[in-house]
Amino acid sequence: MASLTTNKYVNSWIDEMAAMTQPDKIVWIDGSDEQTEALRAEACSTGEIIKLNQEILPNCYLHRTAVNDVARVEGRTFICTPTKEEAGNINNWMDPNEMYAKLNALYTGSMKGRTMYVIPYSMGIVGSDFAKIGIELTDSIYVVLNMIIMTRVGKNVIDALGDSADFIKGLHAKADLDEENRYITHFPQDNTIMSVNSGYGGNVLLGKKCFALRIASYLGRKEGWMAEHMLILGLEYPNGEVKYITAAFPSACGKTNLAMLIPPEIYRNKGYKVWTVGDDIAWLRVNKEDGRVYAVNPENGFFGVAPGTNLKSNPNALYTTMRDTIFTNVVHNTENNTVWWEGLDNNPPTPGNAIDWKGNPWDCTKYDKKDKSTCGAHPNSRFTASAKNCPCLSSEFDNVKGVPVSAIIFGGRRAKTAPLVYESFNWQHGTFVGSIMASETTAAASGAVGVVRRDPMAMRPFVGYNMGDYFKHWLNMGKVIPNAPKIFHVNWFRTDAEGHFIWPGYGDNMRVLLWILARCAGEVDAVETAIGYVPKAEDINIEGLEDVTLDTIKELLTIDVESWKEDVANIKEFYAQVGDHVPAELYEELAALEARLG
Ligand code: GTP
Ligand code: SPV
Ligand code: MN
Repeated sequence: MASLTTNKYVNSWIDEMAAMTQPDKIVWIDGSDEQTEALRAEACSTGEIIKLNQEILPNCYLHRTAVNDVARVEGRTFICTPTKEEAGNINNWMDPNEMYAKLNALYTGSMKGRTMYVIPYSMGIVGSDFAKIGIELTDSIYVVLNMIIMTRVGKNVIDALGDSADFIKGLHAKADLDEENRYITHFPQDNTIMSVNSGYGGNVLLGKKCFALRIASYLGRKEGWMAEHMLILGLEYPNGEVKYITAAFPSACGKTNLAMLIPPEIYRNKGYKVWTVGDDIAWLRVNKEDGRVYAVNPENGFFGVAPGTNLKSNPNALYTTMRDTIFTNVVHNTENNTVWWEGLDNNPPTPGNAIDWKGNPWDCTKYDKKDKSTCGAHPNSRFTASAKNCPCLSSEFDNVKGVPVSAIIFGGRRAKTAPLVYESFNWQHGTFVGSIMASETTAAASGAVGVVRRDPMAMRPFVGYNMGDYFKHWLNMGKVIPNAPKIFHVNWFRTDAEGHFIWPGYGDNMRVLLWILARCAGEVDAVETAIGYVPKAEDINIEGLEDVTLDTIKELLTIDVESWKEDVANIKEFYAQVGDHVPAELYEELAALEARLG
């Protein structure tokens, strides 16, 4: 098939990649409905995807990945900068030449008998100041169909690129899906991403974590902006005013849920609303006119966690997935040709009518919450859904300027230590708060205490360069933002002695967002503590909450000095691991925290 462009950089790179991978043919993806429909039909004919009940789930499909290929592989993800120091200690590193040689052997002839699809895509609105262009070459129709939902794909992208060399090159080959030779690699200096031997989401939809976070974070540092693992939401007040918040939580810690929040009844009745701008990635820039930070969501869809999504927890997400969606690794209900996952409802498909995520008959009566192997849907099963189908999509989703950010929130899963919410003293302290973020692994089966893993800014797996330099970049950005957003930390996951979540979470998180925005507007006082400003308990509205009293809020806001001292020791170890690029300012903040704890 003829190239869609005369761009010599694009064409010579494709020629080079095709010479290596040796596909039978090359097909350009133009974004047209006819082509997309033909690809769906082809993937259905080979069993790569299954067409679901078109009356109940119009335009929806099911896909199952290989059993050994169900999540991102951090251990096999590499940042290949010329020196190890540039990648830092938190990333896996390999010398670029060594990695290229290794990959060359794996890619050579890998597309024989297959088609290479060329996907021109834009992260961000095509042609806008924020946007960046990528081209992904892949031998997977599943990847093509997902990219068409998750990014802006088509001929207009390649036209916008013109004859420029300013695009991110991405090569993906399924090869043999061999775990031992699976590599997700980034060459920031070459604007290049190479992924081989996987067919799973974050490893192969190269616009997402690989480009919009790892490569983009590297570019952002060079060009003076930020790429972050953040949701973006707009909170509308009864008078129609909308304020925007971004929030960074680690993977599967509640970004999609918060971004699509439905306010509690008492607020809904008054006219409060929440609008979704993004659920996973934010690109942030300083606006020269008003000196504020503006955020855009570079994606065009949601690659969301399916299990636990239901009409109560996240109705907006559920509605979004009712059309034009690709489900990956969920249960297939063969009785009515629909899908199911744990936590959708209490009516799993009955034995004889259910195929599990591995493609085997599934018996829901054998399901045991404590034994993951009895799940019908994989715990990391996902939906790929179009932003356009989200009932609460913000009217600013397509605003090329982005939305002005009033508050930045960090958060993780902490059974103890972190209070429900606290505010940093200033940008430098807020950067420190982000840098010490942590999330607990819940070892429920053995009853062991959760293991704290440091996940700075929820970016541990996604910073495309040295983590210490990333901290420095945060500090530097603070110096060039005249009207910086305030920085907060939240924790929805504090537990009682029996391990139950104390805070109801989900829609009720709105109550905390309102305190945060009141602080930004200077409308409410706070209590100064060793770790930052904490709300007065009575300033968190508990009207309409059943099991939450003023004492519950007090408990959620307590700061246990002993566990914070333990945390300080752990932070020191983590900073030492990040190494000598950790900025002196953060060590000063750490010392100051230690002193305040006494
Ligand atoms: P990625 O897409 O992996 O980056 O994740 P995410 O941050 O978007 O996570 P998501 O919103 O899908 O949340 C995943 C898990 O967190 C689910 O099991 C939810 O049920 C749970 N969760 C989300 N919000 C809350 C909350 O407020 N309280 C509690 N207790 N659990 C929550
Ligand atoms: C995450 O793991 O943070 C995700 C899913 O958002 S993936 O795209 O697979 O990285
Ligand atoms: Mn994510």
